[in-house]
Amino acid sequence: AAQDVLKIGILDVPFEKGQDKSGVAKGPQKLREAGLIDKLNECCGSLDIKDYGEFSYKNNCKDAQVSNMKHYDDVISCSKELSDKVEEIVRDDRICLTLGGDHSIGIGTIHGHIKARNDENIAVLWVDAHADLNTNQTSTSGNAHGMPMAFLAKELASFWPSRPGAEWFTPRLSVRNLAYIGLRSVDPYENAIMHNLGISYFDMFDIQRYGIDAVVSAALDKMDPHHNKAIHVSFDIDSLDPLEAPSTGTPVRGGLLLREGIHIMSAVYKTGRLGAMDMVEVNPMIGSESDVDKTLSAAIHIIIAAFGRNKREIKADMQHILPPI
Ligand code: Z70
Ligand code: MN
Ligand code: MN
Ligand code: MN
Repeated sequence: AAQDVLKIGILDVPFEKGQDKSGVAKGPQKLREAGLIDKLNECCGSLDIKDYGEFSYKNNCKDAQVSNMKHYDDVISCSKELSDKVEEIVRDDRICLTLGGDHSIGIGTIHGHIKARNDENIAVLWVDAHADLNTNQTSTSGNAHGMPMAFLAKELASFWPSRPGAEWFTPRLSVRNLAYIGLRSVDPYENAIMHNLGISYFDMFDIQRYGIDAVVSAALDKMDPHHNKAIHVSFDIDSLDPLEAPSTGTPVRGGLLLREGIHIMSAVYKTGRLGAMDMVEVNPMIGSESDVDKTLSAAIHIIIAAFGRNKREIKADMQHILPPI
């Protein structure tokens, strides 16, 4: 059957102050150099891709601080402008593909997505080795990329001190509309929060036991029981096993196979409700050249699965394929 044109907006967010290693800001440029946009056009049928280019922000709250949250001022300034940008892209009726950058950008992308569609219409699938559910009080690193889910969650709002510079921000995501896949490095307080709030998660044990297909279905059911919300996938490349994606800041062994990452995104594509996707934590300054190539290629495979690789009609002139009669 003929399919509608899929409208996508691509935004580069070269932000790396949510963690300590340099290089993750180079992720977007390297994904493009590795052929991301050509591969989308080749493999995903009729797409209408609007390129929003490289996001930048001004630090308008240089004096703002929160204890034990490094570069709080930059994280807040970036999140504010990023949330406006993502809101604009979603309001343009495009699936917003954000290329990070570290995972602290999830604050801005998810908040922007929620501003465009409202709280009740969004569910978040967080694919990660980590839960990124620390507050500034529970974090042992002070790194903001370990905090975005805690920052966004309504249920955790009262666990934060005042958030100077973030007057524009309201925590609007309920953890009832969140599911994790791929967890295997969860801090003790994060674990306590997950269990106390009854957050849905599917860790590597669940994937091994039930298989990835059952796990994605269960995750989609839990985060959106009526299957009527727009899905925001925040995909941390470190969810994959380091053998598949070595070039990332915090690799954890025993992770997803590439084919499992692809399967997650194919399943989300099939719902027809993908609203936005983040691809984060690809760090092309970590590892050998072949490590970097492998990681970029894995990220591209996962992205093209999200946009219907091999599942959408690709227009081809049959005359060039079939012999003449
Ligand atoms: C740890 C922290 C983290 C990504 C590492 C690690 C968090 N829980 N997230 N790498 N992507 O520092 O809070
Ligand atoms: Mn700073
Ligand atoms: Mn993460
Ligand atoms: Mn991670």
